[in-house]
Amino acid sequence: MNNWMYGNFKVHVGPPLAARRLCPIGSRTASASRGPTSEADKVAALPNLMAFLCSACVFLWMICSVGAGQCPVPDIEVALSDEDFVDFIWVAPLSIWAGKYEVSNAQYNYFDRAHESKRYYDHVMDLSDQPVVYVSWEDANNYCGWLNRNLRGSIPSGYEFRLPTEKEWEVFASCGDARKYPWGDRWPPPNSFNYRGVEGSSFIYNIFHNQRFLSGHDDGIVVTAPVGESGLNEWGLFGVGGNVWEWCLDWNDKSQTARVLRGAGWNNYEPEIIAITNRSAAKPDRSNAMIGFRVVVAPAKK
Ligand SMILES: [Ca+2]
Repeated sequence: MNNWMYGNFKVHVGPPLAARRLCPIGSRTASASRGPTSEADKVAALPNLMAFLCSACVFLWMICSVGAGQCPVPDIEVALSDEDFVDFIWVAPLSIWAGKYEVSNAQYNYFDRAHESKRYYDHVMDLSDQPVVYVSWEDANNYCGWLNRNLRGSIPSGYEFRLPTEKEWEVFASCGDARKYPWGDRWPPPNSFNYRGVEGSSFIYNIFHNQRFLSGHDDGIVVTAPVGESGLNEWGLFGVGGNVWEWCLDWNDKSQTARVLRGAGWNNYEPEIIAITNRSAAKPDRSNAMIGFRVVVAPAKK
């Protein structure tokens, strides 16, 4: 039993894919340690026992699907190793899976062991569970290509890893409605969302160049937050508001000189920038301390 049909979706059953909601075994946040000492050759399948148990869970889900005819498509979890996993949430209106978290340093280091997310003044940004930064659009796109070369067998047949389009990003960030901000319409943001709040205003030196911050907001984190601790929305996605700006697949305009960025970052405090419809862009080779990305699993281009 390796592949079977669920509605229009061919679902792979067996290592390293697991149905996360039905099978908690192997479910992890992105807080695991940094990657191993080499790249592609270190990507491993789940241990056989875990695979067997997860397959059993999916088998039960199959029975449920046949009986009820309306079980939801499960989220998926792709193993980078027996310790590090990449989680994707099913987004029904888009018929894609969206990365539950921004890509972490630990995950990115499987692709590029030498990459460092550096520091911002004295503040570390290179911990394993912080989002990767100092990655260009080209780096992010190459990471998706690396996933496709090494782990395409871990996702449903006919699907691929790629960056989200900005339209997709807006749908899963807004939970499909017309809210003004990723958490809803009220202001200021909940403290669980990582923006430039009062936490950075009392340091010995002022980390913020223009000495402005989001009054009334204190997320307790000066730079990037762990990807599993920033801004959970109702669809189960972390960090779609704040933490790091996220590269999207699209060109910004017809001149094709810049790629779209969405979501704002830890250094933003302006309501008009944090608004969910706000767009930004940067040249594809640009990188800085505020830009990262997330990955989606979507139907492959023909
Ligand atoms: Ca973000």
